[in-house]
Formats: sequence, structure tokens, C-alpha cells
Amino acid sequence: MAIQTIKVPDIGGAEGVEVIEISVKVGDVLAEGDSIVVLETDKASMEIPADKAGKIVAIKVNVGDKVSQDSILLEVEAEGEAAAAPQAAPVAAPAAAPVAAAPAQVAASAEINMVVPDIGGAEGVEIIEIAVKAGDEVAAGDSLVVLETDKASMEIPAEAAGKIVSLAVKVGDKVSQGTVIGVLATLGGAVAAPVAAPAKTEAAPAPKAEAPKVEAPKAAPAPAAEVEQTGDVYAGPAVRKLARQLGVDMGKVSGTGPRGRLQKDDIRAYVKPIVQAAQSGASLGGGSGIPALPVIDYSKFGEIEIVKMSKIKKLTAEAMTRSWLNVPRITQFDDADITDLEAFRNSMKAEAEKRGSKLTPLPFIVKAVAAALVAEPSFNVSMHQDGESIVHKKFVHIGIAVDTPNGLLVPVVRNADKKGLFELADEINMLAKKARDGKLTPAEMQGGCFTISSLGAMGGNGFTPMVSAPTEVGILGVSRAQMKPVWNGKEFIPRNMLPLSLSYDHRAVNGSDAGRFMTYLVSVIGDLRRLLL
Ligand code: CAO
Repeated sequence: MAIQTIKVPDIGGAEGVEVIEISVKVGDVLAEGDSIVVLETDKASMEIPADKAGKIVAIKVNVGDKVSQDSILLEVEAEGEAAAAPQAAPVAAPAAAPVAAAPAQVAASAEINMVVPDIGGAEGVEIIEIAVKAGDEVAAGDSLVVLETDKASMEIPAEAAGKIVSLAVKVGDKVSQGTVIGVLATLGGAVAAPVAAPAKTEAAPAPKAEAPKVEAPKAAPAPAAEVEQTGDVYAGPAVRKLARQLGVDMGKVSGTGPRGRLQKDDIRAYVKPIVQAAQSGASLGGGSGIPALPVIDYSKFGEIEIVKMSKIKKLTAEAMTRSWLNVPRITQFDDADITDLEAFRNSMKAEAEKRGSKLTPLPFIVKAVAAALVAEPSFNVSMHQDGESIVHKKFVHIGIAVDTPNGLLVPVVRNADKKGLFELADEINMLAKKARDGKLTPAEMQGGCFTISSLGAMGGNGFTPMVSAPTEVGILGVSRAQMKPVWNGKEFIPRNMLPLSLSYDHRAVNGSDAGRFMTYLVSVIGDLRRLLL
């Protein structure tokens, strides 16, 4: 495969033009016409498209470099003979280099027809934006309409100052050189710009078949500030097109390019959270107005590997973000004294083993939580989607967070308040095994009223679990029990203390409800005889 260079085409004689953006990287496979760099004079920006297809093997310029016609930009490994037309065909024309307009037709009444100037021979070019309306006063050079081919967008400026009398076109119309855009009443009847110039000039020779890759062919040597902006937006044609395709109001997007120029990634970053929020179906609120996170290229800092997340991890990430953004969450901490519970559990171990059960502290905690949900029903609710009502549940189904190789799953123990300790232990073990084997059914993960997330086997003093919204309003985090000195009024005595963290949705649950729930829970765990009361 031959290595070929891509050079700066004819940019209308402009010299030492700054490279403000490099849109590609080594290894990218270019198609002909793909934007590779953006150049900028003090008056205009120009996207330089590839005139050859191929894989980029070297980039010969850096942002900030100054280039002129024939400066080498890239080296590509061209695909076969696919190299495109020779350099003679320019793809960029500087706004500073005037492309003379078709002659304006001066009416005796000082009203002139505003017409589409020479647009490089392109025919049937779509109007994508109309920047003025009848009655507007314009200065010479003000943008009237924006045209777009599939490769370039062009602003058509007013060639004289005056008042727009009428418009003859609308968005979506197809126009060519000479098409009348509307009628302009010129100031004092004078047409500011010379109009007799031929359709083409040396400075902007006609490009190949398509329209020139310019941001604004000028009908007259007008000030080119508008070239880079429509309204307050500073963006190239490819970015404008993407924004239009996605229905994005570019004025709402912050540009991260040089001098605030909008880039495609800015548009994507703006759209992504909106789409994600819409897809997540979050109905109890929304994440609008949340600024997008910047896109970071970590390979700049060292070697990296990108691994796709499992389906479960992706769903968990979505659920966590939903919860984080929608639920005003509070977490309350306390320690439960499990000295007696542990003594009882150890005394039951042999019996448990005999019947094939594994009795960890967890079934005791499930039993205590079930009792707390009955005693303090303020936690056994969901926020109604109308945002004004609370759904009270007359059943006690408890979710158990299970860590699996593919991510977090939460199977649900149904009617936990009506089950004995061995039954709970067996069911938790069965569900945890099914979760790890990837055999849980959707029904086994639905209907939970409250979740317990136990990291007790792993360690830690406490954590702030996330409420599973919208179905639940509370979740209990269980950390590792340890012996601590506890003051009994006379002396410090060693007690086995279990750290608990209770997170709750403060829309549904008040701090006093949470305080009562936690106090009850701690008292039951501390003395299981309370379950009999
Ligand atoms: N303090 C001290 N020891 C504890 C404990 C605690 N709070 N909880 C459990 N242990 C002990 C158990 O008694 C057991 O020891 P023995 O074998 O000597 O009895 C050991 O730790 C291992 O317990 P286990 O993990 O096998 O069983 P479990 O009933 O405690 O938990 C399950 C079951 C499924 C909840 C757990 O395996 C699991 O997956 N936990 C992770 C949950 C999770 O990821 N939560 C985070 C969600 S948010 O990201």
C-alpha cells in the first residue's frame, strides 16, 4: 500500500492559517470528505476534508501550527487506487477571499432582489436556516440564509444594507445560483457592493462536483464574523448537521473546542444523558439540566484496556444513577448488639448443619427487618408515580443484595415476616446460588419492599447504600460485626456490635420514622425474644 499525503488545498491564497482543531488520530480510517482539521483565520474557520480515503499513519501538524496551501497535514495508507482527484480541486475557500456574487438586480424603486450567488456550480442546494424575516434591517454582509449540501454549509450574506421587504424562500427549499431569496429595500437606494463581478474569481476556483467546503461564500468582501457563527453559535458544518439531525439547539451546548467552538463530541455529550434519562423511564422526576461529563482519553496517561460492561452491570449503573438523581437520600447509622444473637446462632449451628442449613447472621437480620416493617409501616411503602400519593403495602417481601461474577442481583424473599429462621436461611442460600449461577427468574427479583445489603463477610464499618427506586424507600446496609467496649453504666464490657446503615427516601420517610424504625430494629436484633411480643 502506498503512503500518500494529504495537503492543505487552495485556501484562497491565505498564508499562515492556524490549525485550531485536529479531528482525527493516527489509525483512523478516513473516507473521502471526512473532516480532518479545522483552520482558522481571524475572520473565518474552515474544515479541511480528506481528499483521499485510507488509514492515517501520521499526522504532520499540531494544533496551533500555521499552514498555507500545500502544507502537509497527514500521511495515509491509501486504499488501493482509491486516491481521489488531485490537489488542484480545492475543498476549502477562505471567507476572507471573496466569491463574487451574481449580479444583483437593482430595481428603480431601490428595491433589489436578493439572489443566491455563485455557489461553485452546486444545484438544488437545501436551505437549512433562514436568519432574517420581512421587516428586519440588515447590514451588508449579514447572513440571510444558510445553505447546506451533504458536505458543506454556506451562509449567504446580504450584499447591501437595507430592510427586508419580503422573503421568497423557506427552510427546505432547494436553490441554485440566481434563485431569488427575497426583496431588499436598500438604504438610500444604493447598493453597497459592486455587482458586475463575474460569477467566479481566481481566489475561489470552482471545486469538484460538490459545493465548496466553505462556511460562507461571500457575495461581497463583507466582514466575515458571521462566517463562524450563526447567532451566538460557533461551529463547523459537520457539527451543525449533527446538531440538526439530533434536534439539538446548539445555543444550549457549551463548546469545548478552541475559543468555545462546538465539536461533535459536545453535541453527543449533551444528548447522551437526555436519551439515557428518557430510556430509563424515570417518571418521578428527571435529570434535566445536569451538565454532561467530559469525555476523557485515558490512553494519554498510560496503557489502558477497554472492557465492555456485563448487561447486569449496565442495568445496575442505570438503576443507581436513577436513584442518585431522583431520591433525596438520608443515611442513619447505629450499632446493634449481637452478642446474644451470636451465642444463640452458635448454639443452633449443629442443628442447622444436621438439616442442611447454613445459619449466618443474615436470616436473623431479615427476620428482624421484617418485624420492623410490620411495627413501623412507614418504610413499607413506595412513592406513587403521581408524585402526590404513597403506596402502602400489606405484604413484607425483602430483597437480598447478592454479589455475583456478573454484577449485583437482588432476589426477593417473599413474606419474610411469616417465615422461620431455618426457612429464611435456606431460601436466602437457594436464591443466592441461583443468582450466582445466572438462574434467577425476573419474578424472583420483583416485588421487594425493602432491601438488605450485607457486606458483613467482607468488612467495613459502614456504608451508605442506595435506595432501590422507585419500588422501595429504604435499604439496610450491614457491615462487619466486631467486639467493642460498651459502657453498661458501671464499666466497659466487651460486646459484639453489628454496624447498620439505614438509607431512606426522605420524600416518603421522615427522620423520626427512620429513628423509630432503626431503634426498633436494633432492639430486636439485640434481643430476639422481642420477636415474640
Ligand atoms: N459480621 C461478621 N461476620 C459476618 C457478617 C457480619 N455482618 N455477615 C456474615 N458474616 C460471616 C458469616 O457468618 C460467614 O461466616 P461463617 O461461615 O463462619 O459462619 C461468613 O461471614 C460468610 O458469610 P456469607 O457471605 O457466605 O453469607 P451471608 O449470609 O452473610 O451473605 C449473601 C449471603 C448472598 C448476602 C452474600 O454472600 C453476598 O453476596 N453479599 C454481598 C452483597 C453485596 O454485594 N452488597 C453490596 C450491594 S451495593 O453494591
